[in-house]
Amino acid sequence: MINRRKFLLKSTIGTSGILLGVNALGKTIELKSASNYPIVISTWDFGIPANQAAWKVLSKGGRALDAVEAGVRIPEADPKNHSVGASGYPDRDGHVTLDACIMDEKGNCGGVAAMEYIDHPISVARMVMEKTPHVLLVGEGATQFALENGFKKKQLLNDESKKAWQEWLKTSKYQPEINVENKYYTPQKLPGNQYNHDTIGMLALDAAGNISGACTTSGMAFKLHGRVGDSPIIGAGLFVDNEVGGATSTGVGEEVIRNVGSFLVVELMRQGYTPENACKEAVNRIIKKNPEKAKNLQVGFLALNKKGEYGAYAIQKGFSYAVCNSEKQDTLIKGQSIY
Ligand code: SD4
Repeated sequence: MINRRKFLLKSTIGTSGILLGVNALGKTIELKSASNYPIVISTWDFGIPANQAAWKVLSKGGRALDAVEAGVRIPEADPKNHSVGASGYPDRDGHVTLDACIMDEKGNCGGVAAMEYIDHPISVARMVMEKTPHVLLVGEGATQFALENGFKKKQLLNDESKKAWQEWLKTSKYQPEINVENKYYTPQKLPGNQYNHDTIGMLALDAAGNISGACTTSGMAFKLHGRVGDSPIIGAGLFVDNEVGGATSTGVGEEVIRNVGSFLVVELMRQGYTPENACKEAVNRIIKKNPEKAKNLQVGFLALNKKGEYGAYAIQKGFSYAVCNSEKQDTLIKGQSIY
């Protein structure tokens, strides 16, 4: 008979991150997947510093909801980040309008959309969730709510963003570029309208095994005034279900909304799909509806299940995501892609 010591010696981490062991019959079995959390994952390269802020909460046994809020506030406050938060590129008319939403393990959620003059939309989204009977506040109403709740009014359009917008006005051509996101960390490519879309979506599983998520963006650069993307829409840019896991998205929000992308990913995981395969299927649904159009646009999904397994898939190459857990706080992973 195999004794416990021998049993543990034979254990190994499987490719999906699950701890595997070999039972007395020589069969590989899952040992204790619960060891995969706490964990936090988020979209793109700037997910690394964001995850590290979330980790400060998670590593002390804090709640996933507090972790994701603290995490995404980092890119929201970064003056070099022109696609999330205060320094985001403006819309066609020069207004910086921000979108964000947040969702906790109980299914509570809140969001703000097309909100002006307030620099941390994710924290306003959380207040909508916790202090109102509503889920989504938009435009002037969202700003008014924020001001009534202690946020300060600020002019968000900074010099770099203004310069990029004025440059863009010369042609006024609205054309999102695939994967310009990755140029963020090669500042010589900035400014200009090179870097025109990018969102942080973050999912965290805390020590208690509860999941929460947050998503925040300034949306597509030089969009029509009043345009709202997927990021503040529960089910599109973000969805979590504490029985299953969570998902978030980045890329051209209109396509994500049309397919209720994040909800779809979570429902596929409920049916037994791995996080990566669920993201792949969601991406394929978008492609299937309009294959020609899909060749020229980017959408990426990121997912985390309740066991702490994660994965991502995008239409185009170049999507990256950051993973942070007790072993490593600065891992960047290349997402798989169809093209
Ligand atoms: C939007 N999904 O507003 C956001 C933008 C984005 O990578 O994620 N870009 O449509």
